[in-house]
Amino acid sequence: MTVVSNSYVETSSRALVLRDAFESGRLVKVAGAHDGLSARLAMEAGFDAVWASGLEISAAQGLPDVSLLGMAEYLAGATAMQQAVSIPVVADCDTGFGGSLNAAYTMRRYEGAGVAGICIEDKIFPKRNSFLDAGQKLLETDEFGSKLEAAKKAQARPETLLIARTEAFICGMGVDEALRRCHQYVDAGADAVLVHSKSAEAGEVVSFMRQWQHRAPVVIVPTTYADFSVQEAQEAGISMVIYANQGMRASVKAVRDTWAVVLAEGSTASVEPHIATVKDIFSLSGIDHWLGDDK
Ligand code: SPV
Ligand code: MG
Repeated sequence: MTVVSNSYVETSSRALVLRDAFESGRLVKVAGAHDGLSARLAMEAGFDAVWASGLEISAAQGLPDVSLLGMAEYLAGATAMQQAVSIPVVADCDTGFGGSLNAAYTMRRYEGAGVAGICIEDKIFPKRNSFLDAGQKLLETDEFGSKLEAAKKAQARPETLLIARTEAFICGMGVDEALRRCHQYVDAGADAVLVHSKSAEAGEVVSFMRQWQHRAPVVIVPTTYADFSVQEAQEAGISMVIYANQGMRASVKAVRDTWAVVLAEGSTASVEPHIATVKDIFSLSGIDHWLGDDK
């Protein structure tokens, strides 16, 4: 696998890969990441795209996902991922980092970095992660619609995707409100909708899908309803499934377990067979591209 891509050349075609998949009904499988290395691991595993996760980018800085980092910091993370892979990067842009002007600026900057799509959500800035019980509040639909319109107007390349995310279910609202919001977001120019749910079952998104009638592609993030398979998602008519944070959670557990053994045993001998080799890290970080035969 070639791990270093010429990201500046391929930006338009990456967005088209997603649009083609949406049109052909091929489910797009996306893995969350926070830097170049985690994005490469997603590509190496065979995912179709990378989700530049706000939760992961924040956590990687040792910070909670509560709008502490600014747009430039999230953009730096997404840019590193974009440059590290040749598959599309879909950027989690929270609320668009403010009002309509910020949403427009977000689109301009992320498009400039070459991402295939941005996703903005209908929570109020400053936002809190959807899984925090922190009195989540939503913007009025018209106000969020104006943000989407502003982002769309700022878009330079027609193929870039604007994904509108509703947190209606996260806020305890029902399927009617989720549908009402998503219809208005598509009217405002969204190319796809992300319907988030923190339910332990897929029931909310499935009942949304029954009534949505394929008006625009639907994206889901099955973190809490983990047993909802890609086959079931495909059957429900869902277009994109994002495994937003499982990669980081896997790393945390592996690192924690490894360090515990090292301290308990006083050497790294017994963990060596279970951890990646230094050669593997060289390879994942593109040594062949940078040094070629010189290495
Ligand atoms: C993220 O990965 O930052 C997301 C998904 O937005 S969630 O954490 O489920 O809100
Ligand atoms: Mg997020």
